[in-house]
Amino acid sequence: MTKEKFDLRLQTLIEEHKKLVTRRNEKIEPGNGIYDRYKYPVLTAEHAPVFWKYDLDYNTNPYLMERIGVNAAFNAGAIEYEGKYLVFARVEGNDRKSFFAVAESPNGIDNFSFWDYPVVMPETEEPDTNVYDIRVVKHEDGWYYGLFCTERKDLSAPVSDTSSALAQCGIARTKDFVKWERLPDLKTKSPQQRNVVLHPEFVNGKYAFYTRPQDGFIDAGTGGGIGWGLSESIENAQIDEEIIVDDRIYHTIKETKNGLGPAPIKTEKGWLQLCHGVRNTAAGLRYVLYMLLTDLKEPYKVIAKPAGYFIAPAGDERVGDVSNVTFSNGWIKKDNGEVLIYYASSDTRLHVATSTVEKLLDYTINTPEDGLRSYACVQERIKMISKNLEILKKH
Ligand code: M1P
Repeated sequence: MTKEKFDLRLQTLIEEHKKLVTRRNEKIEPGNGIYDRYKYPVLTAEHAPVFWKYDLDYNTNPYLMERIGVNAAFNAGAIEYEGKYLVFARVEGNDRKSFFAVAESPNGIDNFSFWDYPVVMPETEEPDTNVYDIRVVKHEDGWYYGLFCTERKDLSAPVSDTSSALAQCGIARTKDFVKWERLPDLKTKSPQQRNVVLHPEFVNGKYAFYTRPQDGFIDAGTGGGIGWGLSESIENAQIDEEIIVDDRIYHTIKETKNGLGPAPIKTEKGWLQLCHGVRNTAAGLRYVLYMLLTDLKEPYKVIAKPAGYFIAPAGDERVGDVSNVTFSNGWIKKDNGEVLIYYASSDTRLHVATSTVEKLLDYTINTPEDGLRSYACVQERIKMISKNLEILKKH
C-alpha cells in the first residue's frame, strides 16, 4: 500500500471511530414504566481506540492491518467520579483474555470514550490467567475498591482436561482509578467464588462481602446462592462463615444459579440489590437480571423480592458470543435520585437503562412475589385483572 493510501485509510478509521463514540443515544419510548432502555449500546468492541488495535507505523504495518484485535466490551463496573460517569468494562481481546478499561462519559448515556491506556491490574504471587467482571465501590474507609473474578487453570484436573478453571475473588484498591494496589485474594471455604461484591459500609465494624460459593466452575453443585460473610481485614480478607442471602429455587429464573450484580444502593427503605439469575434451557443457560430489597441494618435479610426478571435479553441483545445473557455489575445513583443501570448483553456489548430510586423502590416493594406454582400466579393475575376491569368500566 502506498503511504498516501495508508494515510487515507488511517483517516477513515479515525473518522468512523469518532462518529461512533460521539453518537447521541435515544431513549426507547414508552418503556415499561420501571426503567427506560436506549437505542444504542453504550460500549462495543468498536469503541476501542484505533491505536489499541493497529500499529500506526507505515514502516512496520504497511497494509494498516489490525495487529491486536478487540473482540468485545461488556460487563462493566461503574461509578460517578469528579463529575464524570466512569465504566470499567471487561474488554476481551481476540485472544480471549479479558482486561479492564475505563471509559468515561459526560452524561452516562452516550459519548463514552476509553482512556488512552487500559487498567494495569497488578498480579499476586499466583498470576491470574484471566480477570473479569469488576465491581467498583466507594467504601466508607475512604478507598475505592475493585473486586473481580480471577481465573486460573485448575492444576488438579486430568491432563486431558484443558478447560477446568478455579475462580476466586481478586481485590484491588485505588484513589484515582489509574494506579491500583492489588491485595491478596479473598479467602473463603468455597472451592470457587465469582460475583463477589464489597458492601459499601462496615457491618459490626467489619468488611462485609456478598459472595457466590460454588462447587464447580460452571455448576453451583451443592453451593450456589448469593452468600454473605464478614472479614476483620481487607488487606488479608478472610470469611470464615458464609450465610445464604438469596438461594436458588426450582422453577424460577434463578433455578440453576444466581449472583449479585453491583454493590447495593442505599435508600431510606433498604438496600436496593440488582442480581442475575440463571436457568437452563434446551438452548443453553439463560441469564436475566432481578432485584431484591434488603434490610438497612442487616443487609443480608431480604425484605422484598419481586417475582421474575427485571431485565431480560430483548431484540438484538439476545445474540452474541454467549447468547441469551443479560449481566450487570455496575450502576450509578445520581444525586437527583436517577439511577443509571449498566447491563451487558450476550457477553458482547454494554447498554444503559435509566430509572430512579423512587421507581425502583416502588417496583421492588409492590411487585408481587413469585407464587412458585402456576395456580398461585394465575390467582395473583386475576386479582389485578378484576380490579382493572372495574376501573375500565368507569371510563
Ligand atoms: O456467560 C455468562 C456469564 O457467565 C459468568 O457468570 P456466572 O459466574 O454467574 O456464571 C461470568 O463469566 C460472566 O462474566 C458471564 O457474563
